Amino acid sequence: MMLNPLKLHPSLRIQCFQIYSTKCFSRGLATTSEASQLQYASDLRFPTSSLSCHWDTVAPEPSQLRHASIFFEKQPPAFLWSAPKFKTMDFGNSPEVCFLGRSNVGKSSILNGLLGRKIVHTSSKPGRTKMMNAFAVGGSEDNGKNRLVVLDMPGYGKGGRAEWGTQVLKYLGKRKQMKRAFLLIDAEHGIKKSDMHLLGLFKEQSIPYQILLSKVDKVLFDGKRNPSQGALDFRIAELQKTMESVLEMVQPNPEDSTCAIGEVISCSSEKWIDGKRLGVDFIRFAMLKAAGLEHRPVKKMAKVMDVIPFDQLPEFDMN
Ligand SMILES: Nc1nc2c(ncn2[C@@H]2O[C@H](COP(=O)(O)OP(=O)(O)OP(=O)(O)O)[C@@H](O)[C@H]2O)c(=O)[nH]1
Ligand SMILES: [Mg+2]
Repeated sequence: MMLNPLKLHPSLRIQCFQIYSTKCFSRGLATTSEASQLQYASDLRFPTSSLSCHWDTVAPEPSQLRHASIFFEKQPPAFLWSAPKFKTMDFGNSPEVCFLGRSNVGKSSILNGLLGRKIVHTSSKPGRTKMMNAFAVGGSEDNGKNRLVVLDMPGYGKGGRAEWGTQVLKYLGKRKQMKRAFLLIDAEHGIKKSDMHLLGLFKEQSIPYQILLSKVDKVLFDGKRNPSQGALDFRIAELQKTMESVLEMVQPNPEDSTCAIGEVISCSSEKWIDGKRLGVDFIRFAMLKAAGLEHRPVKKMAKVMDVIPFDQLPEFDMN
């Protein structure tokens, strides 16, 4: 399920984290992303293209991010259905991805950011989302092609209910169209015990999933005020450490095959950088990739040179 081209020792894997530079390394593979320093509010240098890390995947190219953005924005998203139980869900043929996490971690808010409009209910009170809610992106026709269905799930932990968990787990275990679960972890608090239960279940049932670090604005900024460059650099380094600990938790041994997608994306539904909510296009790309709907740039092949048969090679005087 997961590409694991090169196995590195954990200590080397940690060195592969590059959330700040123009080069992003996955295990043994180096990929360049567009220049990632943006002048943010006066002289503040802020990494735009990559507050994410990739250890088993390749960072998307700018053209892929553009395509993802257009896919999500070209048609308004459509609310499909709400279901309290797995058996009352109204399924179609389109590929699906779902958003999971502790209550109040920011699932519904980031979905509004991804879908480009306030279509999902949010609240500062944990336990706001009480049913499994489905939305369509990329078109309303359920022809199985060019349409992605996104599910906002109820949260677990404070304000959550056991029966919600039962139904969500049924969905995860039984639904064939489910291509990837996006598990949100609060960037400020990291992985909690209740998240560990879910991580164990993903592994046990081979459910493909990916971690998103939510509310990174709380880690990087002081509310509405901008930090000094030094403070921002320090906070980015702290965020990097959180990403490292996530990697160690989801895949402590690189030799282990796991259903975790080898990347972590940071996001915020509150902070806008360069006209976009932080991390949104990266998540959109990951959602499309999970469903096989991403843009795959055509790689230009090197020109085929005339091949000279061996017996026609000019003879060299080797003396
Ligand atoms: N600072 C900050 N606050 C956020 C962010 N995302 C969400 N919030 C706030 O966090 C609270 C919870 O957000 P929701 O999106 O409703 O969280 P949820 O995970 O859907 O919660 P449940 O539906 O209860 O499981 C709200 O008060 C949001 O305004 C973010 O990126 N940054
Ligand atoms: Mg919610």
